Amino acid sequence: MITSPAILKANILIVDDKIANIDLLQHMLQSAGYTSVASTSDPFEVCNLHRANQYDLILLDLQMPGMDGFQVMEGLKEIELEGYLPVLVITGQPEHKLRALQLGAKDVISRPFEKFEILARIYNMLEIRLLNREARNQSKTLEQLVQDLQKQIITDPLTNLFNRRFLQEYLPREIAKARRNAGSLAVLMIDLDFFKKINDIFGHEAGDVVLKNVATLLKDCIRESDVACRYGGEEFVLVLSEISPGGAKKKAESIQSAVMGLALTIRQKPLGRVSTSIGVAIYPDHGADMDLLLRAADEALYEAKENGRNCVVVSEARNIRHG
Ligand code: GH3
Ligand code: MG
Ligand code: MG
Repeated sequence: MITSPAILKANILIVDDKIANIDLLQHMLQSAGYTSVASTSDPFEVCNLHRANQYDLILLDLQMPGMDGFQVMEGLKEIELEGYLPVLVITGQPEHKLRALQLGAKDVISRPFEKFEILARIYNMLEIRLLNREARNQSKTLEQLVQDLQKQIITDPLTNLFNRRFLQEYLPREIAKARRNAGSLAVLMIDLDFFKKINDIFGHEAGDVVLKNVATLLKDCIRESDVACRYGGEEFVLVLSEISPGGAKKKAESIQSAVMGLALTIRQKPLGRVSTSIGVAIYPDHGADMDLLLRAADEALYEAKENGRNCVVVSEARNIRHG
């Protein structure tokens, strides 16, 4: 809702080559309570003034030497990108009314005018102008909010990686793409070993530090076109596109060494080395859809845990490498 005080604070410009006309309008507006009324008798100045001050309303004379009101409106159209001209034309030549309206003026008043009529028209025009601006601002805020929410829905708040919900949308799409291109992709399921101990010994906060650092490392280890997700508590899933089984295994092993290389501390106390167990599954070799592929990676991970942890197991091939 636009309140009367807001309307009275609106930014108004009077444009007229005759100072007497300006004085009359200015006095009338000020007496009615308007507090921000500027004026110019130079039509060439109007566009620059509007660019600088973003008027809510321009009261525009038509007949002026050098540049008439129609030309001023053409210039204003180039500034007002949404094409809305906040212009009320005041003219002594009623025959120009239609042309002024067709050029985009929101209202036209003939001289001599009736004071209370022009004040009412000005008030109404300003109300629409301010409502319009408020609606535009609200829709911008709403758009931003929707964007933020869309991001939040697919993001893990602790690590800023994608979350499981995103994976469930993304992985089937990537599999379909790989199928179309007769390509391949790898799913790496990465679980931190004995992570619970870190929480137990150093506290939950230390556990969070480890998760955040591992997440950053994972993101840095993969190509920009690949995706890293936090799948569950201390479990991550990487989706690596267009990669051979050999390449995926190598990547898993290099991630394992990189995580092991992290020297993390909390309040200057070293947290000790973190080892990982990684299960690798390849599309199409180990699963034709998301569920089968994730299950294959999970089984490979389980086997890595069974084999004493700190190792990579590739589904089916079961090539075990102890770190
Ligand atoms: P394993 O080698 O078999 O994987 O043992 P583990 O201790 O890593 O696995 P387990 O599943 O027994 O424990 C996982 C722990 O991860 C338990 C849970 O409290 C902790 N955890 C899950 N989410 C978070 C989190 O957001 N922050 C912290 N600090 N800990 C978490
Ligand atoms: Mg674990
Ligand atoms: Mg786990």
